[in-house]
Amino acid sequence: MSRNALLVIDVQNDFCPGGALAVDDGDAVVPVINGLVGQYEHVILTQDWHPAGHSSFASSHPGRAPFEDIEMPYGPQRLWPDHCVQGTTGAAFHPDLEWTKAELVIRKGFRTDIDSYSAFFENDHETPTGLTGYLRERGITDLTLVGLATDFCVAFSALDAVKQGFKAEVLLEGCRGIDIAGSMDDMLGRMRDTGVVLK
Ligand code: VGL
Ligand code: ZN
Repeated sequence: MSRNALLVIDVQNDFCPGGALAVDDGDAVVPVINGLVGQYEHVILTQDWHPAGHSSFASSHPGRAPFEDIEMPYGPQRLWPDHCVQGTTGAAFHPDLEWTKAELVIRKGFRTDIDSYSAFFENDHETPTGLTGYLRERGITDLTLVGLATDFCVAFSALDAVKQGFKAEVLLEGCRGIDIAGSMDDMLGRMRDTGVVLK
């Protein structure tokens, strides 16, 4: 059995052109990822999955605008436009994404009071999603990450993967970023410093 898995982060309509939190050129990752799926025995997807009125939505904080920062009990939190609301088309995977082979879909961000960028931990960096246990039980040790957005959910997932003792590589051709306030350079640097292999 292969010890490698392809971890596909948040390739959902709301992060693609026309979506509520569109990443520039976000849909360009779809053909790249579809080309990779056949090369991995294990494919795991994440899906950003917020209840309406989620605390990461600017609309939940009167007087606040998207992309501002607020202080939450667990630390600073960036505010976003409403996106990836559970059950909506915006939360669905991009229609061309080859997802049928996926063995697991990890949904995250489903608790109203806390956001979750990483596939492993929510933004308090201590509430687990269960992914570590799943990978350990299945003997998966090496992860290749692709998806959206490079500087948020992909980066935090890759950093946590290394912290949890997995080997992590990010294939940048299969990723696109949001890049606000230098977040792209910042997170690429943090990934490099932590031992994430950037390809
Ligand atoms: C993401 C912002 C808010 C992501 C999710 O998938 O990178 N970014 N929710
Ligand atoms: Zn989100």
